[in-house]
Amino acid sequence: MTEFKPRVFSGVQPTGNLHLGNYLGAIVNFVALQKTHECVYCVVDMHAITVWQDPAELTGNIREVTAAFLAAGVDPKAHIVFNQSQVSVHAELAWVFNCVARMGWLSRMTQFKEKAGKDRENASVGLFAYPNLMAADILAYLATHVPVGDDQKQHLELARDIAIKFNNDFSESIVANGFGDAFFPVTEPLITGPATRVMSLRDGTKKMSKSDPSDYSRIALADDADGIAQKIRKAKTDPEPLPSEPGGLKGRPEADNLVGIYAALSGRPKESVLAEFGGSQFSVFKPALAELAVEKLSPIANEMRRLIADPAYIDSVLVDGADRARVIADRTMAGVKDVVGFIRRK
Ligand code: AQP
Repeated sequence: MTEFKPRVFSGVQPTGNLHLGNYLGAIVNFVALQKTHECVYCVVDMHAITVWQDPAELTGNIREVTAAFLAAGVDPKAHIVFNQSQVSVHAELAWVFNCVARMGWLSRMTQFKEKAGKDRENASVGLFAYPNLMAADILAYLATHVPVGDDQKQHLELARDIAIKFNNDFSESIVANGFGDAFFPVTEPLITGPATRVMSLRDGTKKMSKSDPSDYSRIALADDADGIAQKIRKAKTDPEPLPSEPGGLKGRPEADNLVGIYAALSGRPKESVLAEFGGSQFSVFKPALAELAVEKLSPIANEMRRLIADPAYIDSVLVDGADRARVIADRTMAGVKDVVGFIRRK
């Protein structure tokens, strides 16, 4: 069996309104994995344009996501931080994967169905082919592990299917070109950490998302202390006091979500949070949650503001990261060209 060096890859879209779900579901894990893995973290700007983005806002949002990575504790010197469009292999490899993935596979993607909605005829081709680009993002770095929130599970399964099909379709050529019995690793999703699916503050059955029209549905990473406290105060709840054990949260999605957020931010299990707050009304729990959220998130928001005020520094981090990312991705793409049978300068 071909042995692949352990490497982490993950990305976040610069589509504005970066929120607590992105932080707890993904970025917290990005930071933790730096201790044990070589990591590549990407601001996936080419994914963002699968739906319309105002150009000036997109530029600002790329810097905002980069600032969030750094403010949360990603080290751009020890690891790689860059924006996708600076490394052309992402697009090049995605084309090869457009020819490996099957229409039927992509037609089953629930995110496309949700985002295209009823007006499917008018959705961009890029929105449909999005998971192939995501597979290219990961596999350009031969990444073995991908930390993501729960909503990305289906796309990661597709990336695994693409790797397996490529390895099978080209098996003879892979061996003939000296790559052993597999060219691409079959990537493991890492859907772990304190909160793999943070829900909307307005509706506990919907995930917290950047595109929700209500600002009150999410805590933005850029929110100031007053904004955080106000959103938690206005969060939807039910009239019952909190239960003393997690079993009592069944059928109470909003209560479950707020307790989950408290647990994630405090690094404690839900059991321990409920042992403390069981029997309390939300009038007691919400201020405690607001205080904790401000304590944990305000330093990140402040550091993000400081970094965003220096765009030249952020851009230099991205250029440096892209230069280092390109070395790995170019090597992969050269191998793909040989395996597929393309002619290239050697
Ligand atoms: N609510 C969430 N809970 C936990 N994790 C989440 N993620 C997103 N929402 C939640 C994770 O954050 C990472 C970056 O997400 P993304 O920006 O690349 O894509 P997304 O899933 O489309 O993000 P949004 O915020 O939900 O945007 P819209 O509204 O455009 O759909 C991913 O690892 C994701 O799992």
